Amino acid sequence: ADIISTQDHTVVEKEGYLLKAKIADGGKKLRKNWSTSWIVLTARKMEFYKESKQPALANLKPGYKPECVDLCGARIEWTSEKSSRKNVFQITTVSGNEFLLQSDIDFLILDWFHAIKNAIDRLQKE
Ligand code: I3P
Repeated sequence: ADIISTQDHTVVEKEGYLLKAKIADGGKKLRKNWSTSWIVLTARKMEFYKESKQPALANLKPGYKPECVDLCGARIEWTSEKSSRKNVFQITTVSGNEFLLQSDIDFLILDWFHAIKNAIDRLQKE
């Protein structure tokens, strides 16, 4: 990973499945609805896909756009109040979108938390 330039914002830093619930859109509260999402993290953003980001699958759905999360200025924090589930953290974007992410697998959710936090911290130093 060291030989890949951090200037390349398209490099996938991490991807995989997590449980996701969007709980606010532009500051407006949404009804919580957990679903499994394929998440792709790059330097500046996260993309939430409804399923695996394999080209073959994507090709079956012309015009399908993943939900995109701008990490610039975003906040990330663990929360125990916003869900009865364990291992939940929240991402809040500048535009007032709020997402909960969860996994029952401790090391997996920790890896994600640190990868996203690192991306946010790096953006802050730019
Ligand atoms: C919600 C659903 C969520 C639950 C949420 C419920 O009900 O059961 O899974 O969140 O709890 O309101 P509904 O499907 O009828 O909208 P957790 O699984 O994260 O606890 P909440 O209201 O305490 O957020």
